[in-house]
Amino acid sequence: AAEIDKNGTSPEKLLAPVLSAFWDEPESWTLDTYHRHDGYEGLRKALAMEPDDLIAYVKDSGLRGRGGAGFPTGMKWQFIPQGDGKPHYLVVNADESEPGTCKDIPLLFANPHSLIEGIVIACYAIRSSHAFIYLRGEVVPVLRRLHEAVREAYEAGYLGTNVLGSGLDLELTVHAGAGAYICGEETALLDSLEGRRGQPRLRPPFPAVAGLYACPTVVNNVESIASVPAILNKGKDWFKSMGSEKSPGFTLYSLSGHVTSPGQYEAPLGITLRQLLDMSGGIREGHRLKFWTPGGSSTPMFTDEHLDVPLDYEGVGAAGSMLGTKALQCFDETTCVVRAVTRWTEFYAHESCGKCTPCREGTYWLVQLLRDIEAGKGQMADLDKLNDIADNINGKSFCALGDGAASPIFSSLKYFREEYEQHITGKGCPFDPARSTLWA
Ligand code: L3W
Ligand code: SF4
Repeated sequence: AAEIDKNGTSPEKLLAPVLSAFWDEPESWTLDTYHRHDGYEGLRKALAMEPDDLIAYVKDSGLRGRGGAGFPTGMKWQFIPQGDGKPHYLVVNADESEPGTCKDIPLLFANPHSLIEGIVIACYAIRSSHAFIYLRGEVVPVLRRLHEAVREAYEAGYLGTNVLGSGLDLELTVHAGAGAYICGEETALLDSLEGRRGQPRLRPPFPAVAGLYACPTVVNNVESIASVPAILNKGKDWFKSMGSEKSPGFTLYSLSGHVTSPGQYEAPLGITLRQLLDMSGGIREGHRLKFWTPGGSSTPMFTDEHLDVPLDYEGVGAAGSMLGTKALQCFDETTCVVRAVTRWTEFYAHESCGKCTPCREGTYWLVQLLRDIEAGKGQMADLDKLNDIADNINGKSFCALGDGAASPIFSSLKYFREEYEQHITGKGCPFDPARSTLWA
């Protein structure tokens, strides 16, 4: 991890890293290391509170979900009905698959106990005695490390019966997914966890009412839950002193593409891409930024005009995109925008679960048109067709994957229509593929 805590262009916006504070230490993932960094102190403070007060505390901290939608975490916990006689579940979404997103898996690899501690706190708050981590199955080394951390936590009394003498009994199950992007959608994830093919369910009812095994369930992203121990340990006012008013706190950004130093950067919400690039070495030498995504390929792309947009939910939203997973993919002037969008759309067509017609059929036809245009076989009328198909997917699909697939089509046509036209009039890609390192 690269932490931005020094020599910043705007020091008041920066902070000492929290989630990634000791990722570089040897054996950062062990319980011993975690204990040396105040590990499980937040849990002790949480267990001294009443569960409802704990939920109110997390709600007051302003923590918002780090998985893409930014939904207030404490409010989600509050939705869980109490005294209903049903089991309650916490499910951690660790199926990180959004293109460009690479922060939950590194967090789990380097510091799994921050997640486990957050899980125990959340389960105490929502009165759950069984939690699940749904991990992206491809990352076998992370799975092994997570299993080992869970074993350590059981042995130390943070999991199991009567956690730290509090009366809380808690089982934690780690489940490896089978590599489908759609299983990151919370209800498809629940179906998959129940042993069925992962396809989204109709919402409402939301998981908070009828989730895993039709019982009240909180589904939270890894980073959201891993942020909770520090909030308890250092206080909600400390947390609120960072970031912006409606998007407080610190977060992990994944910086990738044509940058000098790709990686995970921890900084407050509300920082700008310009600041992040200034402090991390910028775009690769001799090149300039052409376009970028604020939150993975599902979020409308930005250009160099948007370098000063505050990276929080309000700032990015006002500028016409979404903060999403904070996956900042940067592309320089050597990148063919048509090729990039074709590649993303191929991904969505491949990952479409097939449940609803607009996404299943629409993503297929988008790919056909884009491939033709990229190969110099397109016609001007294809640009309106692209827009029309995307329009018939957006807001008309069963889940957010459809909207995500439409996003790069709309935004690339908005900012780079001329480049599409050049492919058509020039009967081929105006970019020399040999110059593009990313799409070789
Ligand atoms: C109870 C209500 N619960 C909403 C809950 C809901 C969910 C959360 C947010 O999509 C976005 C998507 C991707 N009662 C509720 C309620 N909830 N109303 O709040 O819900 P929602 O529908 O706003 O979003 P979502 O379906 O969770 C997430 C975008 O994130 N994304 C991709 C993410 C990919 C990853 C990854 O790879 N790790 O996270 C990127 O931008 O497009 O728009 O829990 O149940 N009345
Ligand atoms: Fe499946 Fe796509 Fe429809 Fe979502 S939008 S339910 S991924 S077909």
